[in-house]
Amino acid sequence: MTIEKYKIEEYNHQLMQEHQRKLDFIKDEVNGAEEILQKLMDFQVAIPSWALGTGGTRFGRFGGGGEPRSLEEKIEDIGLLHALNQSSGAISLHIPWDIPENANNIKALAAQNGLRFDAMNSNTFQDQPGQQLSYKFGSMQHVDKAVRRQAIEHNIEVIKYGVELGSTALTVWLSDGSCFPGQLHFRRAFQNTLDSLQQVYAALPDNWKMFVEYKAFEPNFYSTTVGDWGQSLLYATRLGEKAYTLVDLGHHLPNANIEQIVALLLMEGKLGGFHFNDSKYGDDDLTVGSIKPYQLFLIFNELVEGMDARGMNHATDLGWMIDASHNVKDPLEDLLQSVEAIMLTYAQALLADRKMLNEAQLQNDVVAAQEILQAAFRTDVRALVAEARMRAGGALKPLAVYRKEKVRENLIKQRGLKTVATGL
Ligand code: PSV
Ligand code: MN
Ligand code: MN
Repeated sequence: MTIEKYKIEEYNHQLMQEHQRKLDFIKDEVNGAEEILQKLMDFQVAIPSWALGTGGTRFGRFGGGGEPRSLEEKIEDIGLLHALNQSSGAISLHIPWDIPENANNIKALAAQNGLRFDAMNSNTFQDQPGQQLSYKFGSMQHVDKAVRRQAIEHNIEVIKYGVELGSTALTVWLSDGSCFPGQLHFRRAFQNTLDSLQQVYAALPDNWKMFVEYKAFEPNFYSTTVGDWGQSLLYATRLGEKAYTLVDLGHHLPNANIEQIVALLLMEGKLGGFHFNDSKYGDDDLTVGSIKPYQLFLIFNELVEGMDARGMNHATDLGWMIDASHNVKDPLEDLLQSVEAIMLTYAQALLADRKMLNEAQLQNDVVAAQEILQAAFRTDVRALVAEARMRAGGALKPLAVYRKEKVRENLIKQRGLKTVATGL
């Protein structure tokens, strides 16, 4: 299904008066509104192919119906999101869940939907049907060289698919680690992993980046071989200039100061990309901004400050992606909410008075520093984000259009009620 442009315009038209009133107010309130609007229009967040179906937990899964049954349908779903918000112009694939049978056709379909291919994700955390050796005791860290070889070859195959589609990055997330003390020789596991990553790195095309994603725990519950940003940075540094650390917000131990991690990785030129989500307990993969919006703001504040300090382009110099999915919402509605939360927070970070903040910091004026940040965080920027979306051709209220157009009902009619998207 598609949502025609004129439909979106009709809905926008109905809301125009109220929108204009709110926009005039905020434009009056903030400095450089036009510049912020342009930055918002440029900013795109990739959607992971595995978030389009209802996520499950290990206790069960409650499918919502109309889920995409193929890569083509996943692309169509993201096309719908992008038509509504004009900020989801990229898809991130996971191999082997999304093997493109015919890369040219897939590329053409993505282009029709205004999408490009963001980072490719490899998968050595599951055994696949017909696979020769098991990853039960790890992949790139494995004591058996043949298992390591299999994992390396899989990653090289993922790069090949990515090249065919025009992607320029590989994200490696390893579940490697151990479940009990004594199970693993830590240094050997590190060395084996580094050696395996080096062999994958050697197969990277010149214009590609490799993102090394860390995660504190799960599925291993005693140690993880790429367990935190220190370890990821160590691998990325040893690998070379095309390797970077990838920060997934849910992959930290509770209360970690993620904004500080981001600031230092940026300083070192080693921040590669982001997986946005939110969490209360662990890697909960909840809707972005649903639990700790102030933390998200503080992270964006460091991103904007650090990227500006290094002369980086906000829109293109980092890999931005959502990594969220769960059990109880319509996945497409959830993704609209996540993208909206990201845009709102980015806008708030853009309007923080950085000059005043710097002065307050140099004067040790703790109260002023807090006031400056919270003034930005407490600004209602919804009209700015909506305006940017409308100027780009999207809807003032994407979620409302999604519901009024009965998108899910139509997808269920087309695809059926009992559908299972490939992925987790
Ligand atoms: C692991 O928890 C992770 O965050 C990695 O990014 C994976 O690729 C993704 O989830 C999907 O399993
Ligand atoms: Mn992730
Ligand atoms: Mn995760």
